[in-house]
Formats: sequence, structure tokens, C-alpha cells
Amino acid sequence: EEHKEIQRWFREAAEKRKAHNDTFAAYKNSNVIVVQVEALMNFVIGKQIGGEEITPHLNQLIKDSMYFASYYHQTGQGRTSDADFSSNSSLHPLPTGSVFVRFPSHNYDMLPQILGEHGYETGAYHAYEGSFWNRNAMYKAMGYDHFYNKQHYMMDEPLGWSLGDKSFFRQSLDFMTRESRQPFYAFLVTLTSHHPYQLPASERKLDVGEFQGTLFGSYLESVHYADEALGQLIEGMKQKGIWDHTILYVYGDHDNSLKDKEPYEQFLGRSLSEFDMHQIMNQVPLVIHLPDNGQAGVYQEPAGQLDMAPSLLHLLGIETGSYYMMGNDLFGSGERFVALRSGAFTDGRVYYTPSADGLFEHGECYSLDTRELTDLEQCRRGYEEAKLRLSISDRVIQYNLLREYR
Ligand code: GP9
Repeated sequence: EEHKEIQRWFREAAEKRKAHNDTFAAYKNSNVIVVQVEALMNFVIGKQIGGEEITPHLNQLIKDSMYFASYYHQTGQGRTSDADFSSNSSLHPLPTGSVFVRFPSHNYDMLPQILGEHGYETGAYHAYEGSFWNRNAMYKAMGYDHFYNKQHYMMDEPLGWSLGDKSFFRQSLDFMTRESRQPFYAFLVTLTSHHPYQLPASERKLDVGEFQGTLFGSYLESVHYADEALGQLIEGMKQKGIWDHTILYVYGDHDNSLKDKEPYEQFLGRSLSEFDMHQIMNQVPLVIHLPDNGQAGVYQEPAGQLDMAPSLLHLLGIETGSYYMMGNDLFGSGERFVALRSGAFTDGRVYYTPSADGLFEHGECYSLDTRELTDLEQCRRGYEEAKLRLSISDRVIQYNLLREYR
């Protein structure tokens, strides 16, 4: 019975995702470059400090791109590895630990593997120790043809934990264009904007005024650096002649771990409610640049990391009906539902924040229209749905159910 219920859930999800509209296969055989940016949060997008933009290059990119202004990270304890797992598998991370570390040999429907089967050359790029987060094992299992890690890069810009993002992007682009045939799928994980966000004086180019010398100020500086590096990546893509036939998909992996409300209030110039803080800590930006600047605009509908694999497959014209994926198709017309690992969820109408004990009655239900508390009952159905999704995902991962279902 349990197996039947799980399989039925995925079949229905695939049915809801099904959409043969104009965007299906509209970018067939395009290259895909995904950039997962370390600790990049949504609240900095479009914002200034002392008259200077924090992320001028992303803001510029957004003008010609799809910008998802209500995009949630869905990570748990596995942090960066969770964002990577959820985006590529369209399943939730685990309640404890990291799937990369705990279950790397289990079966999943993974984007690199699927794209490989459709003629793509696939590569993961991250200029740090290959063993961190068990990437050596996991990337192999995910079906990547290549994993470029610290040992492949020249350390010509030592910064923070390892190599600076600017050099990382430059060298990664070289690997992509020299060593991969097209179309390729490239998954890049940046590192410079990692906690505790310390940059040498030569790279601290943003005047953070009153935040000077604080962790929050350092965060803004390091995001500003990461943004400049992204600008160079875009320039590099244009110079290498791949801009016009490459989908660029950029998102933040998780929050910055700075949970104290005060600097956010100071920075945004207004007092913040619990609801506001929940949004700030859980929203990361998603920017999708399509060749020909297609579909550009600001999208307010909720979306999350689990949506990456089905959405990219839609654009490339690969049916997802037979895959065990949970996310929304951002290009389909189906209803949107985003569950966070904590049990929080949104359906675009309400937003539920759970209590520490997980009891429905102890959580809070907000209307997204008013941003105020609303009748708790409005959230009951969504609460049950989020719980069910998380539990199905956990069972698929822990008991390796896809091995049986295939
Ligand atoms: C290290 C990097 C950081 O390889 O991915 O991971 P995090 O500490 O942010 O989870």
C-alpha cells in the first residue's frame, strides 16, 4: 500500500507538471550553465548602500532575464550539498545530515545523468577539496562526465577558503569551452562569499558605511565581490561566443547564517516582523537568462530549488513524466507549492511557519496578500501536503525506492 501511495503521488505530480506550451523544447540543445552562489540571499537584490548597488551585475542581468522574486532555498543540515542535491534531483534533502554523505550510492533521477543520456557532456565545477561533502563519490553517482575540483585549478587568486570566484569562473569557462563538446551542462558551485565573509582590503570595494567592521558588513562586501565575478563570467561567455545558445541559471544556495534581526532592520530602514525575517532568511534569488532574452520579467509566484530539474528539462524538450521528481515546472501552468525542510510551506496564497515541536496548532499561518496572520485553518491542507511530500522524499532516499521502481 505504501509503495502504491508513493508511486501514485509521483504519477499525479508528473501529470500536473505536463505542459506542452510554447516554451516546451524552445531551447532544445542549448548549453546550460548553472551557478550555485554561496550564501547569496534575495534581500540584497536591487538594493543600494551609500548610493551604490550591492549587486550591480545581477541587477543588470535581471533586466534581460526571468527573475523569481519569491524563490526559496529548501536546504537542511546539508547546506550547500542540500541545495545541490535538491536542485539536481528534485527531491527534498534529509531531516538530518546530507544525502551526499549518507546515501550517495542510492538511486535518483538526476539532471546530469538525464542530460548525459540526451547527448550532453556534463561537468561539475568547484575549486575546493573534491572530498568535501563527499562530492567525489556523489558527482560520479550523479552521472557527471567530469568533476573539476581544487586539483584542476591554478591557485592564481587565493581568497578565503580557496580560489577566488573571478579566477574560478575564468578557468571553468576555459575547461568548458576547451574540453567539452556542445551542448554541455555545467554546474558551478562558488565559494568566496562563504562565512565569515572576510576579504583582503584590495577586494573590499563596497563602502558599507555604518556596517564597516561587522559580520553583516563583511557579508555585503563579499556578495559585492561575488556579483562582480558573475559579471566577469557573463562577459567571458560573450567573448567565448556561447552567450546566445546557453541558458544561464543562477541562484543562491542558502542563507548567510546571520540571524540577528537588527542589521537587517538597519539596512532596510524599517522594522521587521517575524514573518519578514522568515522570508528574508529563506528566500534566495533565482535568475534565469534564456538565449534571446526570452520570458524576461519579474515573477512573483513562489518557486524553490526542487524546481530546477523539471524546469530545465521542460526548456530542453525532455519529458519528465517517467521521473520521480517533486518540484514545480516553472514554465508549466500547474499550481505552485513549495515546502521547506522545516515544514514551512507556501502555495502562493498563504505562508505557514512551523513551531519547534512541529504541531500544526502551534504554527502560524500568514496571508501573502496582507502579510498578516490569518485563520490557521487556511493552512491545514498545505501543512498536510508538505508533511506528506517530505515523508515521501525521505522514504525514497533512505530506502532506495527508485532501485525497486525502475
Ligand atoms: C565547500 C562549500 C561550502 O566545498 O561547498 O559548503 P557549506 O559550508 O556552505 O555547506
